[in-house]
Amino acid sequence: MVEPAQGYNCGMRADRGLREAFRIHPEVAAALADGRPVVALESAVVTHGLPRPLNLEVALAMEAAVRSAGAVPATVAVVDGVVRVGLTDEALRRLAEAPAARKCGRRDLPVALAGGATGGTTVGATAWIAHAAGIAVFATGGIGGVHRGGVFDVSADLVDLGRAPITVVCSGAKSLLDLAATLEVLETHGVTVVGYGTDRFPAFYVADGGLAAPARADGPGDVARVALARDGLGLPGAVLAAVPVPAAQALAAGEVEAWVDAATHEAAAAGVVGPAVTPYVLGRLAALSGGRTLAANRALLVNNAAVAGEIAAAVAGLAGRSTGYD
Ligand code: PSU
Ligand code: MN
Repeated sequence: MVEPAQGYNCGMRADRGLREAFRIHPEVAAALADGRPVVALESAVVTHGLPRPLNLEVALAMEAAVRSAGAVPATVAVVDGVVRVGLTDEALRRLAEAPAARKCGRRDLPVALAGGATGGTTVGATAWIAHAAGIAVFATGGIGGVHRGGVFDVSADLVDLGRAPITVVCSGAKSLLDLAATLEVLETHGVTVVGYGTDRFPAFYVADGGLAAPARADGPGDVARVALARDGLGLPGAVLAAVPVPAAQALAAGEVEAWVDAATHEAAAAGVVGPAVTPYVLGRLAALSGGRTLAANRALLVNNAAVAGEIAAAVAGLAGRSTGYD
């Protein structure tokens, strides 16, 4: 890993301060400079969302899926107190095996950087970093949201997505959340939500979360046109493309509901609160389902990475044409 060349413009929106604060992988920097497609990937799913060694295997599979779609992957993480945009395989392995990696939301970044910490970045933190670096598309599994059960716990992802004009490819919100409330808060913050090839809002392991998607997009070109229209208006929020989990690994709503009920009650009984809730419940769901939630999680993450690569290619194509010189 070398640092970007002095004076290198790592993206049209990245200012001088951020160029100094981030370390952008040279392959990512070169792609951004050429206007070639790049897809950012989050890393809290690596440090906190999946068990070892599946976490590293899935992270590498997501990067490979982005490449197969013709884009350059840029996994975002905090490594030894530095925000990295694009990791070497070795850095990714160290992150996946780090004994005390932090879960870094946007609010955690200053403390992590000041303390020289290593951690995975959440959806909200990754969206902000990726946009600041000049990256247009980002893939994840499920965004955070409004938690159930009367406890006041609303993921910062929802607020952050209202402030990052990027395209986020996900499979809706995690099944352990209150989906209706999550969609409401996304609306409050001006996040543009489209079902990808579906009229329904997906619920992570479940293809149909039981609610209508606010809008629909069919294919990468559709999403790219929505994102460009957003940019043309200068709107500050994300476009969220919600892609259903691949059918072969999709789980039925009823069975997931029973596991989620059990897992959230166990979390409450164990006194788990705050940022620890999501990782705890995901771990319990894996155990209660005999690993079936992990298979679904893997399938949707890799599929979303591939879709994000296709959308990034479509965005790069449209952005190229909009100069009027072709
Ligand atoms: N999606 C997954 N697994 C995860 C997460 C998302 O498939 O582990 C992580 C993301 O990084 C997301 C975070 O931003 O969980 C949300 O955490 P919280 O609910 O504490 O905001
Ligand atoms: Mn929370």
